[in-house]
Amino acid sequence: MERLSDSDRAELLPGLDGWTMVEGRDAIQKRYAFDSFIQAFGFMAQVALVAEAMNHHPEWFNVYGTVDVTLSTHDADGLSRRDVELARRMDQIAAGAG
Ligand code: HBI
Repeated sequence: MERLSDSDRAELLPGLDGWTMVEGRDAIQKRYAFDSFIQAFGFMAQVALVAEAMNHHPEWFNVYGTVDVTLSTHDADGLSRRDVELARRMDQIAAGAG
């Protein structure tokens, strides 16, 4: 997996909804806020299946209804297209359209 080029970043990253760059690391992050732990965990369970199929796994932290997610490609030592793709899939799942 290759790291995103500058032009790929300029094209792809602004199109992501609510994802921001992590300070001091080539990674993106987003906080999902659900109404309950069960909704958060249901989201994580659905994402787990997609992530496993992609062989691309989120770094995440859950407390009650909140899920903090960080995406980066360890093999590429930074952001790749796979992170953008997983971010989109996670947003679809969070919206109930996954
Ligand atoms: N998940 N986010 C992320 N980034 C990776 O580089 C990655 C992964 N899951 C599995 C994986 N790489 C494997 O290909 C290697 O660690 C063996």
